[in-house]
Amino acid sequence: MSVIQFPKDFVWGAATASYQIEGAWNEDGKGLSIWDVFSHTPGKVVNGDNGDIACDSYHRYEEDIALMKELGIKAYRFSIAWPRIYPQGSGEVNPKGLEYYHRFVDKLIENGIEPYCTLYHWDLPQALQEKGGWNNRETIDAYLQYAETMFKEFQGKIKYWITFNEPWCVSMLSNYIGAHAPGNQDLQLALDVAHHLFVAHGKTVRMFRELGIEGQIGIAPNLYWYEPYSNRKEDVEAARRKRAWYNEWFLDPLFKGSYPQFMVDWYKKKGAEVNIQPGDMEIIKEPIDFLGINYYSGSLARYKENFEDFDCEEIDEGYEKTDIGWNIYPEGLYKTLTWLTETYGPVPIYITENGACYNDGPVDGRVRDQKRIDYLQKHIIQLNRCIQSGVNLKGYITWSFMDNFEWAEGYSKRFGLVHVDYNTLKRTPKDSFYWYRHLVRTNWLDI
Ligand code: NCW
Repeated sequence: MSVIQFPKDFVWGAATASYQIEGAWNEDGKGLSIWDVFSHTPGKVVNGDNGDIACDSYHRYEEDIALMKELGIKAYRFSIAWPRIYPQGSGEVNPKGLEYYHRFVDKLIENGIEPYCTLYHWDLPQALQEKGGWNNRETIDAYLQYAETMFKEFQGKIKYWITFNEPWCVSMLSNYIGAHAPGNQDLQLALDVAHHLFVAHGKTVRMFRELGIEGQIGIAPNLYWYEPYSNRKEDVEAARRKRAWYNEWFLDPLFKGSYPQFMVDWYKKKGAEVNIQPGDMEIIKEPIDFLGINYYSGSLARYKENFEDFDCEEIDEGYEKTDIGWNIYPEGLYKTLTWLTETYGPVPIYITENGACYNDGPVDGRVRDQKRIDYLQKHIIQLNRCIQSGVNLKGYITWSFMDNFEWAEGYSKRFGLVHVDYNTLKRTPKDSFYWYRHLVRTNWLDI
């Protein structure tokens, strides 16, 4: 057995998101979000599931925080439901929404857990969607009003802010692939949505500085690693396109103030072009304090003429997969983070999500999820390689603290360290919970 020791101030945490855990979908003045509408639309979510009750964390947050304390995490990453704060997206604030998050954040702090707050984890107020959602630049102004309210309200309590979770999902998965709310299938729309998210992000960072808020602000893209199937030039280029689809498109604007030109040309061939207004790119590259990375998977890319959007097929035979069908590719985490550091410099990084879907449930009161432990261990080993390679890694926040509503997969997919029985809402810590607790307590990994 050997041991990997992590830096003294390394942050260990766990994450969730509002719509996935809170429930209370129509309580205390909350407005509808696009996910309320989407999940109530037949055929959109597996088994017709919705987030009406979810884990009922809105009412059970004290029990959840007690479990977080038992887990020993230093950081809890959660998101605010924008429609609880502004039920119509903008205009009148809902005091009950603010009160809820005050109670919740106060409880975290009382228990010695640092709140890491995501402002947008996909639950856009439906009222804004009805005016075009992220395709309408007025949504940027509404987001700024919401962000300003949150910064001022939680000043001194919340020190770590994340503007957007996974802009690739908000744009491509939700507006091009169409699997997530609002469920559009339009590449032009997806590119415009991504661009508007960036502008909202940059303006928010600028406002955060101007208001003089104490703390740090960043964004959390989901990155995915493609390795070329062979050294053939065609395969190398195919992998480069697929990586750029997920990665550079969502990083270059932030750090370089431009989109990768070869992808701009590629999209143009598909008839799509980003609508950039004067000054946008300057705003987007407003410096951030940290980058959050959500990493789960990777694959091999092989050139295939006229195949899908990028003349590229994915070769993923031979990879073990989790229960959601995603390849297990821990080295991809190392490759992603070292590539990122070489390309954009030693930007401070938190892993804001990484974790595994396995659906094990309790047997005689115990959840034996050894496969999740193996997945986490393999990825955390790669983190140490990253640190040795000069990646400026500050912390690791696992997805997820508890099983929850897995978007289009409903309750059929489980990522939690804590099992949730959706009939009784009983929480049961899994074996991975106790494994992670040991790591968090000791700051070392036994392998
Ligand atoms: S769905 C998704 N996830 C999971 C979710 O629970 C969390 O809220 C997200 O931040 C776990 O982490 C993120 N990500 C989407 C990944 C891409 C799926 C690709 C589907 C291709 C059709």
